[in-house]
Amino acid sequence: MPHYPLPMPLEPCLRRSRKGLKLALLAPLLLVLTSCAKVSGLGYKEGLSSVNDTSLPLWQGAWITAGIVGVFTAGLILWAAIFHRKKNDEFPKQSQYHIPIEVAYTIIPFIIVAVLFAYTARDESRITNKSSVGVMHDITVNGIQWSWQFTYPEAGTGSNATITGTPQQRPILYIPQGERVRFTLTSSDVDHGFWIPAFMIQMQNLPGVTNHLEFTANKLGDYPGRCNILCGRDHSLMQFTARVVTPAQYQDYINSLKASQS
Ligand SMILES: [Cu+2]
Repeated sequence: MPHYPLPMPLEPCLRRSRKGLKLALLAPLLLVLTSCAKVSGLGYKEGLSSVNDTSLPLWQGAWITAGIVGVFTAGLILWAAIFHRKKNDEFPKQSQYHIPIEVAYTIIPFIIVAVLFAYTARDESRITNKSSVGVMHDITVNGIQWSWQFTYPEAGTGSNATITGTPQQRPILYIPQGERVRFTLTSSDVDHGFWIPAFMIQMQNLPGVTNHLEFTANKLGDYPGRCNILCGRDHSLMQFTARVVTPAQYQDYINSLKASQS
């Protein structure tokens, strides 16, 4: 088969485009690296709860890692696609049994997964760590098909200490600002997931199992809460509002529950 060399004027043009391509590949990488110091919350806010402080750097770090790997991989694909196109009918050099390359692409993903795992395990144990000191309030969160029951033991042992929501009447979970709360998570029927996205917390409510989670909500306001385990027909309606109030307002709420005792 005839071989058609590139026309001469194309050579300098290709050299220039190589330079341009290198710059184009490096630019996003540099952008990611240089923006580390002021990287956004990527959908989450800093300081809303004691958990955000631990989870946010993990969340950002995972995205930065994914960004670097993604840019590097895209660069390799483009490099192969642009500079190693078929030039003639010669059968290309085969390298399918190149042991160092095969070892490298087995070990590199393993290292990436090991690093992500190590940071995740470290932060998860920090988040689920139950300190016997500093807990000022207890609240029990029970999952039911398809809503939530919030029990405030400070309001006594009567039924008035429990608020039961319905899919139509979403319950409100009162949380005192700046005071550590120990949540006890249970379920009356099937698996549910107690989830307040803004606080970067989620933990499962499992029948027959009692889970605990402690955190401090730091900023006043209403935050949407949801169930994040598919638990049946009206799973999507299993919503609640996490309302962070001042400690005085929280005490007023507890008092109102006590007063409602019949
Ligand atoms: Cu559920």
